[in-house]
Amino acid sequence: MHADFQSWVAARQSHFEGVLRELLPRPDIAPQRLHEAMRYAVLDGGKRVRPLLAFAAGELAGAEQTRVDVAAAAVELIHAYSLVHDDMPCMDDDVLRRGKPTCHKQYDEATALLAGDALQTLAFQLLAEHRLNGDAARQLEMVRLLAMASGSRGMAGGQAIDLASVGKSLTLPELEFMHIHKTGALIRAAILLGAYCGSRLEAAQMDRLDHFGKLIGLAFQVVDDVLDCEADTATLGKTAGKDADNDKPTYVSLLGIQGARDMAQRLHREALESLAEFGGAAQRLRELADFIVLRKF
Ligand code: GRG
Repeated sequence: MHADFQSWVAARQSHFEGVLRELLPRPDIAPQRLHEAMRYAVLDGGKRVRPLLAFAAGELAGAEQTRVDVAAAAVELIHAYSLVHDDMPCMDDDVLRRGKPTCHKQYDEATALLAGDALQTLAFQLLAEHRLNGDAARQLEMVRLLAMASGSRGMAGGQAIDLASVGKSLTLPELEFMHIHKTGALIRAAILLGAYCGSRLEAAQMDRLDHFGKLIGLAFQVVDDVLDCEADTATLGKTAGKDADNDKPTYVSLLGIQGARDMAQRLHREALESLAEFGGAAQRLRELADFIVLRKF
């Protein structure tokens, strides 16, 4: 990682931690245990890839930082809720997340369920109560975009397909369809929401950003599958080897490790091509694409 990019990431991550601390309900306000669990699930952990993508897209569109902070927080709250629910016994049944006990292990299942629910609704509350765009209709479009990305035709739908595919063999297009929804939709939304906070881009430019998001979201998942096989639990901060243990179809089970790596490289290349027209303004997005594909955790 280039030193300038590294320090940008570190500065954004630390700034964003403060933003989240402020936006989450205080732990001393009733119901304390629920608020504590929400903060436990969100704070002090995670790579913050989606917020970083929102920041980079916001920079490209000349957005005010305070606006992108809120949009990025909304996306991260949805992501955190999805991890809390995914880790529960009715889904992936895991005990470790972000190097800590999962939310239902630290608290209890009912609290984890409610914490996830409340994080999800808080995300939409934030989008509704902060001024994120001078044009109210465009801000409403942002709310719709996040709802679509999170719901049955986005992340939750992808998760449903994932749960139904355990023990089955999927074709490559079927696997791709699942991941474009489960992982890709929110990554795509992060980029578009960041851009929405800035000055209006042409429709064709938004399409290019969306295409970039689609490709890099898929690359993120392909790399995730490779890491699940190759990295250890301590490095990942979550249980390694879960996919094979759960008999889940993955890019590695379909293409082999080298095939999956080649696919990630191809997606990476195509993602960068879709940014060509933006020139230097998309430099942070390019660096994030590199990070997503080259990451080791
Ligand atoms: C419960 C509706 C619902 C959806 C769950 C995101 C998800 C859908 C499940 C998580 C399981 C998983 C391992 C998905 C694959 C890729 C992924 C989203 C990994 C976790 O995201 P990172 O690596 O996590 O960005 P951090 O902790 O860094 O934020």
